[in-house]
Amino acid sequence: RKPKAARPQTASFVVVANRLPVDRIELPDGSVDWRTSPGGLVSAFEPIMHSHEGAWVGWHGAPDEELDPFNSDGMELVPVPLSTEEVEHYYEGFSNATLWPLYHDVIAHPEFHRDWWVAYRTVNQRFAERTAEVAETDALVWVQDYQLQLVPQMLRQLRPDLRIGFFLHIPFPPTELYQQLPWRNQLIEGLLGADLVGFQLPGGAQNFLRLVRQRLHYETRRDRIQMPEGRTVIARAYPIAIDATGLDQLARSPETAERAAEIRSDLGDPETILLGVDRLDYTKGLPQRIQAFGELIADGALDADKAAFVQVATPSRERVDQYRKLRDDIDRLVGRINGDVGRYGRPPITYLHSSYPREEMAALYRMADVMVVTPLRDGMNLVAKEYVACRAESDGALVLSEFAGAAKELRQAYLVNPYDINALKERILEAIHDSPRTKSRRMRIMRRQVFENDIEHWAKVFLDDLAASHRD
Ligand code: ADQ
Repeated sequence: RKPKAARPQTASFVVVANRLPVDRIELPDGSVDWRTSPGGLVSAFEPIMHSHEGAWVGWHGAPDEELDPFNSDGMELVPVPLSTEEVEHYYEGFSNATLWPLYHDVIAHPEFHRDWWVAYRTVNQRFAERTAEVAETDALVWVQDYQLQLVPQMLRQLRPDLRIGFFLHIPFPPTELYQQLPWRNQLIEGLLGADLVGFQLPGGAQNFLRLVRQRLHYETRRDRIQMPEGRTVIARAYPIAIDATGLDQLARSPETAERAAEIRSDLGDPETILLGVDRLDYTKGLPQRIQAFGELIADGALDADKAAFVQVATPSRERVDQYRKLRDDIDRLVGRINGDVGRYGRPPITYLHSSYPREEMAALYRMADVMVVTPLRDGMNLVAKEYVACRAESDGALVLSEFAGAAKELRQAYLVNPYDINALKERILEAIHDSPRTKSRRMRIMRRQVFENDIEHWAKVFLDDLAASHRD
């Protein structure tokens, strides 16, 4: 019999997320080690983690394996095990084939399966129990995202002393769509276990408040919900941000400049380089943007010798059917356009299905004259903000979908409805041909936005509000 996992050290600040912020790597001598996966959340939480002796509760990424808590980079990491079947039902199923499409305007058809729901509940309960073991008395607990919406309520039942915050990284849909969900009431009750529920946009918070009134008949006043047991829950928007200063420094470095020039030259030094960077996801509007660029070349509005499009796409959720199909669709579309309008050694679209380190991302952003971000629906979209942070010279242009949360903040982008291919083509041309002065004015305003509201500020505002939320 396997011994029960060792008791972790307790912490006064606990982050709970589906994944731990580390990836397992194999060293040359065959031993394994953990490397912190770079990301905005980790860098935002790092100072708080250290000053509060913080712990992070999450799955470590491999199924059917129980690991003891371990320390990495000064963070106490508390692994939650998942079985192969749970990965299928809770993660790939309920999280990514039910909730993800439902919360993104049903761009893809959400599937409802009762056994997926059972697994979601079971896994959320396990996360709540593990967190209850780790959190000190009166600790602050911050639960992340759609995979764990039942955790706030489950955790409150186990540990009423805790202050519980929840942040949803994806959109919260209009009530008309949300009502399709067979387990709609349970999920709302799950979230209401928190003291503070954060959304990317005010619209998401309003959708949630409306749903609480409609379905549960609880009273709300502005952003406060009066719970029957006397507690108050706050639902409010906290648009997520990036580590702008860190990225700016990286983008300015001579190494990045050199690498950017090298990529440009590898592409044949075209006059204009357009760039797309995404997780390969059907919400990101890749086909629309590739189609628009292909038509601009075919129409003769852009010259294939002068303009190049680079699309890098991180592999994502490859075991979910809709993602496999998307990958095939993109392969076919890129192949067709390059086949139709390409020349020897000069495919108009360079498509890379791969993930890159931060340094390479900074070089890509620095290299690109026009960044094309066209999601059909997106909670925020960090790529748009990252591009802006990397434009130290205040040049370049951002074409941005109206349906990304970021469009509410980056008003100076070339905003577009990505379903409207003609409009998208026009916006891309405008972004290419506008005067340097116009572009620079737009970029400077966006840079101010991105630098004034960085990720550290974001985390601080949320945690201050959580600490101040009253519980009786
Ligand atoms: P995502 O849907 O993953 O995030 P996004 O916000 O754009 O979308 O973040 C993607 C991140 O992955 C960026 O930091 C980007 O640099 C990185 N990335 C993308 N392609 C890459 C590649 N090929 N190689 C390396 N890195 C790559 C979810 C929500 C968003 C919300 C964020 C944060 O869907 O709406 O903005 O969470 O809350």
